[in-house]
Amino acid sequence: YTTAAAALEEPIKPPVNVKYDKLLINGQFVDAASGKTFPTLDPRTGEVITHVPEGDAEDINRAVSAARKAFDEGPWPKMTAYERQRILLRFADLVEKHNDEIAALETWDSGKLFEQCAKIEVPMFVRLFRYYAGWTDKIHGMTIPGDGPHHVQTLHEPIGVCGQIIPWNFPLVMFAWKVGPALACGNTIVLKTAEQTPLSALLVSKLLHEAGLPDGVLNIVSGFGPTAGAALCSHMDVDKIAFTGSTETGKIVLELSAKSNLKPVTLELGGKSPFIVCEDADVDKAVELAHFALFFNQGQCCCAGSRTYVHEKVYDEFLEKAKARALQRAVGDPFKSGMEQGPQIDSEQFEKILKYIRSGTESGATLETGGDRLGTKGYYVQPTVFSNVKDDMLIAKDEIFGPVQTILKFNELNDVIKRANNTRYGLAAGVFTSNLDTANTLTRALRAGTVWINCFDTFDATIPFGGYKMSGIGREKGEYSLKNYLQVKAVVTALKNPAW
Ligand code: TXE
Repeated sequence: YTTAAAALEEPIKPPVNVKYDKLLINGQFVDAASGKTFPTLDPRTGEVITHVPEGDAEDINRAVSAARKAFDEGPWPKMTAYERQRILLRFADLVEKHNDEIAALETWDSGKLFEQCAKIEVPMFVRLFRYYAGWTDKIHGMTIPGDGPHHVQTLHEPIGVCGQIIPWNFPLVMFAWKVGPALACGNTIVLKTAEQTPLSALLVSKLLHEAGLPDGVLNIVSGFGPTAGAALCSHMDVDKIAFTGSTETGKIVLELSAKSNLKPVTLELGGKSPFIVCEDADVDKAVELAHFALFFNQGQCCCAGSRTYVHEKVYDEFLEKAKARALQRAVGDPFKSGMEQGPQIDSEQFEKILKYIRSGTESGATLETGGDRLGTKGYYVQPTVFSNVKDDMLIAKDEIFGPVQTILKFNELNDVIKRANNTRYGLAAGVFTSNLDTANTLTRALRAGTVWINCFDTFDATIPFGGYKMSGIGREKGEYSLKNYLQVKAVVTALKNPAW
């Protein structure tokens, strides 16, 4: 890691102010009913950025009432699809115009690299909203040949009030994955932001109202999971829940939803994705891609390539180069240009990562580089590489969610298939090979919602994303995402003159 720890002691002043730090209910920025607030922190220092309202069940009730009224009385679900499309397109233009301001706020609140936010995530957000704007007037039902003298058709209707709960690792992108399809289909929303990153959603929601979104269609509640989040899942007047977060919390979300009104739930949960480097690999390229697959976004990606399986023929060369690459990684203030890694999100995640690193050493893996915090302020972790990792070690089984690469050796394709699939997760997999048969075999054999061949983390708006097994239920993005937000109504009309 190329940054000296001392360089982290003087954080750069964020080039942005916090303009909105309340709940957004029925188009108004308001305090929590209880008057309580909680701080949101700068991960570079642990210092307070601002305080936001601590929404709880009472605020969820207020937000759901507003969303219900906006759904039942309109105008949103009753507007023409073209009008809804124009609002979403205007919104995308406004976000594009405020690109750097939004990116800077996101960096300040989450510790993500400013360059990554400004050049990848905000543009991706814009692209997602343009993509979903395109869908509004292309949501078609069917006509169906029935058995009797009937005209049979289906109407695809919005599902109603959608509860959405998002995490802190991609606050804006997760907002777009959830709000985009829900609005395109004509739903109304109550969205709970993650307690670590409440700010960017408020700024973009203000722009969405400027673009013409009617009051009450999108409501934002900041607050904690067991209070605000649980109240949303248990609410009898919420028609659907979409959640992204840990597998453990996903189970609670599903249970609360079932126990209340049996609302349908989509879940995007944790992962422990294999990244398989085959014997024919160009080692330099494989090292770079495997490095990116794990270390991108401080390792805080649900689909991170966090089990790096390397064929024994190239293992030694790969290991040496992977270690050298991690040592070169530029860690530092995320506002500083040229950085590759900023701080982890908060003290809890920081401690969790350091604990897994200790467990790796204790269980007999070889610590090749890293292994400790960087600096004395904030939540920076040294890029860490373990070799000699065995499948049954905790660092090879659990989601670490940090900059810790675990490298495992394999010698045979069938063996690596079995080992790659031997996990409770099934979110993604990466394969690095130039052999078409190997690529085809692995693509079909791996039990994961996404298989990236000779690439990783390709996240176009059009490509569906979701998990097998305990990585989730349902798909987001692409055409597949729409069905989460639509009801199908079959309409059967008796024909007076069956001959026609
Ligand atoms: O997750 P939680 P946390 C994984 C990652 C990380 C671990 C814990 O391994 O280390 O989860 O992170 C809300 N009812 N991922 O604690 O608890 C919470 O307020 C309803 C993977 O942050 O799942 C937040 O808005 N909601 C992941 C959201 O759930 C509840 C991204 C996520 O928090 C709730 C983040 C409850 N009882 C973490 N409890 C991914 N799939 O990308 C919490 N929440």
